[in-house]
Amino acid sequence: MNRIPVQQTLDERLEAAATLLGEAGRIAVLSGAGMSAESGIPTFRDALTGLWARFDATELATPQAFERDPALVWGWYEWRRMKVLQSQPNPGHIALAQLAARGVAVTVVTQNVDDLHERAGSRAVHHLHGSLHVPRCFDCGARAAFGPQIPAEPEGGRRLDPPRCTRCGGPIRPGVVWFGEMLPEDAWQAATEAILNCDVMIIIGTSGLVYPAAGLPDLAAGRGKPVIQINPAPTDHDAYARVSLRGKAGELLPALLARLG
Ligand code: BV8
Ligand code: ZN
Repeated sequence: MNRIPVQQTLDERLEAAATLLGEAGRIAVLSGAGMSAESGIPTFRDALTGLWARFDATELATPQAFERDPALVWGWYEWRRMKVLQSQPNPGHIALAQLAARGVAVTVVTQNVDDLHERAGSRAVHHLHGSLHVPRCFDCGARAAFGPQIPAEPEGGRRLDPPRCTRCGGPIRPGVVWFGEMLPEDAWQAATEAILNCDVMIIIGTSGLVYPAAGLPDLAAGRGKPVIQINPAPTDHDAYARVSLRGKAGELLPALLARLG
C-alpha cells in the first residue's frame, strides 16, 4: 500500500487527502467522541469530570450498572444529554454536511450518541452505539418520553431516578448501546455496506479501542480502500491510514473542504 512518507508536511498530507476526496464519488465516515470535542462534549475518556471523576465510564455504561443503581446511571446520561442540548455542531460537523451538499455520497457512521451530525445537516447518519435522544423502557423496550427537564448543568451531574414506563411501570433507560450489548443490526448493516461500497473512508476522532466498531477501518483497508485519519494523537488506526492528519476535526475538515474548491 503506497503510504504517504512520514516526513510529509501537514500541508502535503492535506493535499494528498484532498486529492483522494476529490476523486471519490462515495465517502464513508467513521466518527468518534473527538468529532464532538470542539462542541464542548467531553470525549469518552474524559467524560467523567466533577462528581463522576471517581467512576470508570466502562463501569457506568453497562446494563449491570443500571440494574445496580439506576439513579446513578440515569443521572449520568441526563447530565450528558443536557451537555448535548447546550452544544452546537462545530465546523467539523458542518464541513462533513457541506461535503455531501457537493453531490458526493457521504455516509456517516458514528459511535457518538449525540445528534450533532444531524443538526449540522448530515442526512445519512448511522448510530452504531445508539443515541441519548431515544430513551426506552428497560423491561419492555417501549419507546419513552423524557421526564421533567433537569436543572441545566448540575455541576458534574447528580443521581436522578429514571422515569417509569407508562406501559409496564419498568424503569426508563438511555437509548444507547452499553458494553456487553449487541449493536443495532440495521446500523451495523448500513455501516458495513457503506464501507464496502466506498471509494475512500475518513476516520475522525476515535481512539479505536471499542469493538466491533474499531474493526471497521480494517474492513476498508483490507479491501484496498484508502483511509484518511483525522486525530491530534496517534491511535491504533494509524496502521490502516493512507494519510494521517494530526489535528482537530473542527480545523482540518474545513481545511480539506476548502482545498476541494
Ligand atoms: C459487543 C455508548 C457483542 C454508551 C459505547 C470484555 C468484556 C465484555 C465486552 C468486551 C470485552 N472485551 C471486549 C469487549 C467488547 C466491548 C469492547 O470493545 N470493550 C472495550 C472497552 C475493550 N464491546 C462491546 O461490549 C460492544 N458490544 O461487543 O457486543 C457482545 C454481546 C454480548 C457479550 C459480549 C459481546 C458494545 C460497545 C459499545 C459501548 N458503548 N457508547 C455511552 O456513550 O455511554 S462505547 C463509547 O466508547 C463510544 O461510543 C465509543 O465507541 C467509545 C469511546 O471511544 P471514542 O469515540 O474513540 O472516544 P475516546 O474518548 O476513546 O477517544 C477520543 C479520540 O478523539 C481520541 O483518539 C482523541 O485523540 C481524539 N480527539 C480529541 N479531540 C479531538 C479528537 N479528534 C479530532 N478532533 C478533536 N478536536
Ligand atoms: Zn415497559
